[in-house]
Amino acid sequence: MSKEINEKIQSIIKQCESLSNDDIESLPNYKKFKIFYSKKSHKTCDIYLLCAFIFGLLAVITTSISYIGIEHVLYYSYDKIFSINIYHEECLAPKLETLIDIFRPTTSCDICQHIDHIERISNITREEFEEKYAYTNHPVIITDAMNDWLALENFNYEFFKRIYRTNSSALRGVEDNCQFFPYKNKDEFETLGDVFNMDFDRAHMIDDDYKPWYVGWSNCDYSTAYLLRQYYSRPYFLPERSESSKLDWIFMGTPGFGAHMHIDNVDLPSWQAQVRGRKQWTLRPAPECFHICKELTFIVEPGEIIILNTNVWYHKTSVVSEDEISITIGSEFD
Ligand SMILES: *[C@@H]1O[C@H](CO)[C@@H](O)[C@H](O)[C@H]1NC(C)=O
Ligand SMILES: *[C@@H]1O[C@H](CO)[C@@H](O)[C@H](O)[C@H]1NC(C)=O
Ligand SMILES: O=C(O)CCC(=O)C(=O)O
Ligand SMILES: [Fe+2]
Repeated sequence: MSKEINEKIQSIIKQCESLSNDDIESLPNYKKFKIFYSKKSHKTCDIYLLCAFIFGLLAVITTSISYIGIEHVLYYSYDKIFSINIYHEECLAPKLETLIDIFRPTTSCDICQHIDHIERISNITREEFEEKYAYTNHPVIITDAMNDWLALENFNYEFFKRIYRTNSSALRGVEDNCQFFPYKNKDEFETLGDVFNMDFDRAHMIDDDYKPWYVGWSNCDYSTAYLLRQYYSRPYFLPERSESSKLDWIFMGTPGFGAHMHIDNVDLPSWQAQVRGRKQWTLRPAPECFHICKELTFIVEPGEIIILNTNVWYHKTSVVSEDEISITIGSEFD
């Protein structure tokens, strides 16, 4: 499934890239984009820097939109920016060639140019972790940080369904204050409550032809966070002064689905613990580094923690376990 989607995206990108500027301007969605951009770049925007600022802001907004889980893949090629809708096979291609190069802060390719696979390490000291990985944008997998976690035996769909039961304050907390990403299921799951109201058979993948689902949410409810922390602990390798996480992020879903390719805008790097199931990650360097850096694809196994700065690496995921849902919990760290 993920391979299919990936191939589809690649083929749409090829098509989009082969369009001439005239073709691009005649795309049905181009007008919408053009209006959107030209409205913002008002004529009084004489000072180049002010325009720069506004467009920079727009780039951030657009990137965040792609994170919200609309099925658009935001794709920056060396001289174009596309937003690709994989379901309608269309490219929205505003001509931002010049702008994008000016306004997206360039990433130093140092972060990726010597990385050709993901390292797996264990028994690392805080000092070594801090020096080599914590703030270097160097992704890594730690294999021995969840040994004593009760989450390993306890986290499953029913566990979270009990926590987020109908009318519970935990559910209300998420629905009112926290973020919820339904990804490809946005037509059927409006809130986290809908996820826990699905058919038992579908949730537990009883039939071979169950409909896949994948969601993520942040837990910003204090007492639920406290409860969840009875089941996991702060990874031992995180720098001492790093705050115990503010927000837990949980991602859960069946094989075949995952998060689309995107980049985040959240300031800090994150850790994510693979409590159950297996998940494939694809990390893509920033476009200006395509010529010297490799795209990385690897699988995070249950019991492993991935460390990733999601603000500098484009990333996508796909659950690949045989017959089990994937459940992860994680957080940003400073
Ligand atoms: C872990 O590393 C420390 C020192 O870095 C060493 O003393 C200890 O034996 C190691 N433990 C294991 C299980 O490898
Ligand atoms: C949830 O609350 C509503 C409104 O107070 C009530 O009508 C409903 O029966 C409750 N549902 C459950 C499952 O407790
Ligand atoms: O785990 C996933 O499926 C996506 C995670 C993600 O996008 C993130 O942590 O920034
Ligand atoms: Fe992300």
